[in-house]
Amino acid sequence: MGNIPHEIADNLETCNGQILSKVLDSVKGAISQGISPNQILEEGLMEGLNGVGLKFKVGEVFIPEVLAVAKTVHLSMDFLRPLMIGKKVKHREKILLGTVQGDLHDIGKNLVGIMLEAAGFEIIDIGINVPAGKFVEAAKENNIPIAGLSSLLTTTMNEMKTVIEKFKSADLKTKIIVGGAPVTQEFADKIGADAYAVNAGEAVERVKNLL
Ligand code: B12
Repeated sequence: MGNIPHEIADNLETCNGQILSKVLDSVKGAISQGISPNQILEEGLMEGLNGVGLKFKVGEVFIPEVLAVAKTVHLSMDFLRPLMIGKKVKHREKILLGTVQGDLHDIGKNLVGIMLEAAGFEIIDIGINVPAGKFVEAAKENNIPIAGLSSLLTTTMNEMKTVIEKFKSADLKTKIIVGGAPVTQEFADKIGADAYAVNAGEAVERVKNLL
């Protein structure tokens, strides 16, 4: 039996529409063979996405191909999500999640959402390209104890600071956790975030610590 997660990663890296259309079938096949959703996610989908990122960086593939890959990853994650979350975990606090204004990347944020949900939290995801004021409004409306901000671009990471300042001036006690590839602990400290996590697994730990 071949290694299905690696095959998924390799297929994503081709960025070829015809091959991509088979990835979801491979994901389903992997599940039916008893491979865990986590292994599929890490060794398959995320590994493939990293490879695509490298190709994108050196100009071997372009936005349309990356979009097609991202769509394939989304579809696969939609399929894996209920399997990871399992049957009705008791919902604890609500966590607000969003990608800051100017930024359209959401795969990492969605993964953080899935992991938090699997840990029993209720996720209120307000999407991508979210203006600072909308984070504050949503936090007020839903009485949110913790908000997670995502940014994948060096040009949008400063928007996180704007969001934190908006929360402060609205006098809300919401704690803020930040993340995304260019974000570091140092940056999080500098902008006054309450926590930072490098990945979705660590995000769950940090959120638990914040509560
Ligand atoms: C997919 C992708 C796209 C897709 C996004 C589709 C989508 N629906 O998300 C599309 C094609 C739209 C895109 C567009 C662009 N992209 Co892009 N993209 C990527 C790519 C290949 C993968 C990102 C990804 O999903 N990674 C996988 C996830 C799981 O990882 P992650 O996001 O880092 O998330 C993890 C952690 O960071 C953390 N985390 C994330 N969010 C949060 C939030 C919280 C609260 C916490 C605690 C943790 C956390 O946990 C996650 C899970 O472990 C990266 C390259 C890369 N290797 O990162 C480039 C990349 C991010 N893109 C880049 C660029 C430049 C762009 C464009 C500007 C290109 C252009 N010229 O137009 C546009 C910008 C559009 C915009 N305004 O946002 C650059 C950014 C460079 C920089 N330093 O700023 C990168 C790094 C590529 C590169 N090497 O050049 N992109």
